[in-house]
Amino acid sequence: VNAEAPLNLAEYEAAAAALVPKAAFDYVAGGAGDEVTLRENRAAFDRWRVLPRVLTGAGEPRLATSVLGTEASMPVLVAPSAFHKLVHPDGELASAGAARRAGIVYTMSTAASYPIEAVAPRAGAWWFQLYVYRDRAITRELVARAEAAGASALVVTVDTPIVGRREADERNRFSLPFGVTFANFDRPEQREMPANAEGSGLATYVQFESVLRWSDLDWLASITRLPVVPKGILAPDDARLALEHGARGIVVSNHGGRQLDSAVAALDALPAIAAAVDGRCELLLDGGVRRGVDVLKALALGARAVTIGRPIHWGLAVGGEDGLVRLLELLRAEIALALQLSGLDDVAQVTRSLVLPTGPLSA
Ligand code: FNR
Ligand code: LAC
Repeated sequence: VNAEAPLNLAEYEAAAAALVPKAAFDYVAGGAGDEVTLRENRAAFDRWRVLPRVLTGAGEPRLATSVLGTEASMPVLVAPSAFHKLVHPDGELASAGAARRAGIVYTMSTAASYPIEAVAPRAGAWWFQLYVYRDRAITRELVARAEAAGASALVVTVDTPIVGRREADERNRFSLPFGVTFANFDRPEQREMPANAEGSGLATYVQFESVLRWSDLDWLASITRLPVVPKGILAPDDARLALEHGARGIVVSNHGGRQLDSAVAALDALPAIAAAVDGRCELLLDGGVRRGVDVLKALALGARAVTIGRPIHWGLAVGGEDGLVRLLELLRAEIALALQLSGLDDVAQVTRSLVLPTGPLSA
């Protein structure tokens, strides 16, 4: 692999693996349990084929769209992910800057390794991802800070009442290296990850609310003026409930296979959720998006846009802010290519008829 110029996201991953310390790389790469869901997130994309149309007159493609009313240069967002400093000293300052330069929405994690107030000025449009802390005063404070710093949506992660069992992290006794913290907090209990001789330090960071209810979503909607977007929904009935409890968008996700192993692949959950929601809110999809054509498949099956998690760490690891900009531009070029070769010249033209399950066409 030529680390100067990876040709695709998989080559960025390989380049990152050679640059990042093993425990940090394993934390980013890993999934829960046997990693069935981690693999399925990818495999689900490969079960769909594209039916291109020809002679449509499609020219230079237009990728611009909007997500929850925010303009975006393409239907891709930065997924919230923890501790960008694990892979590059500029951490979230660099990832937020790259998202701004690429013209896409940045989602800032509660578990960022630079604080909200330092990262926000680097981003363009950005959303805040909230972990509900057991201590509701801490939770309120995070929401207030995100609002004050200019977040335009509140993504509430609902699939992580406790952290999934990631065996690589246990084996590596994963904890945060010197200089990397939950930087949004001052008090050591919230700021530091326990360095646990027994296993994963993250698994023993027991600050998140371990008993989440729909009433908590109502409560959050009542304390913020931002649109509330639950992240981590897979069941169509939960998508319906989310709408009843004030959700303004939904992230269809299994946390990149890091939580419940054997949870359904995110892409496999999408069509049924799209049917349940029936246009009442926008859907985002994450888990396994690695190619431009994956983005088109997700759009065809009902997503407004996708978010990408691990690839953000790969771009940062390879080249900081510039490296991530290059990765995002590679993905953009792939989306444009796939669109034009499909006979379309605007992402808004992607419909369900663009894709079909693998196998012969019906006569
Ligand atoms: C995550 N994810 C995540 N999600 C979240 O809501 N808050 C967080 O702090 C994190 N942290 C985090 C760290 C790392 C290293 C990874 C890889 C992921 C999950 C993330 O938002 C997203 O759901 C998945 O990463 C999507 O899958 P892909 O794109 O990584 O396959
Ligand atoms: C993770 C948590 C922090 O997936 O969301 O590692």
